[in-house]
Amino acid sequence: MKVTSSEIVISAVKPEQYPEGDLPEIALAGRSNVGKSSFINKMINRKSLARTSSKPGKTQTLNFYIINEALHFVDVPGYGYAKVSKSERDAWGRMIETYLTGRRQLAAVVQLVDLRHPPSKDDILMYGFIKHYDLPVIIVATKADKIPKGKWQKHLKVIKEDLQVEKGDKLVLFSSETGLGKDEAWNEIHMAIEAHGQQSEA
Ligand SMILES: Nc1nc2c(ncn2[C@@H]2O[C@H](COP(=O)(O)OP(=O)(O)OP(=O)(O)O)[C@@H](O)[C@H]2O)c(=O)[nH]1
Ligand SMILES: [Mg+2]
Repeated sequence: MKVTSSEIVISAVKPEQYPEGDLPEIALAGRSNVGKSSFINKMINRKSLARTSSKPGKTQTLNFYIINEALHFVDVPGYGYAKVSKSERDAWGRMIETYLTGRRQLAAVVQLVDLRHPPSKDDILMYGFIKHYDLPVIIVATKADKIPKGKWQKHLKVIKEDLQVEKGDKLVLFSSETGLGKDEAWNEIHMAIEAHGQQSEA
């Protein structure tokens, strides 16, 4: 997709703050530091619209970005960041759950996992949560540039097996460094938005 405009709409922590209207939304979920914000930037050809950091825990709010006046990317705070208190973790859980389970416009969740490592316990829980609520999911295995090409398939297989990825769920190999998988990811996003639109009409 040719992205001609992208900007932040709002950083939200509760539903009253979510943008109005009914643009389809794509939410980014994944472990802290996995590369969610970098994924957004790569997809929209912006260096740093979504704030990234080598320190985990950069994204703390639900950040809504509007792309081509046609869809929202929602950057969701990462999970599995050790340096947060239990009460902060609980608040995080409620914020994510409220959004993911209550947002009519949500067309798909892009769940990012790190291609280099087997999925974490939290990755497995997140995938289970997405499946439990029957949300369309696109799994993106990122940081592929950090693994030699010859090992990609082996690592993808571990991810598929450990998450118990269901038949029909897409798994996209990605790199925010090289742009690998960008077209495929856009393609999956478009298909998810299309399917969501048809469902909403029915
Ligand atoms: N080599 C490589 N580095 C990446 C890739 N994606 C992200 N990174 C790096 O990983 C670090 C974390 O990236 P972010 O995009 O900030 O991660 P995040 O998931 O948004 O993290 P939180 O906001 O803390 O949840 C940064 O230093 C990025 O430059 C990738 O595909 N390849
Ligand atoms: Mg982030």
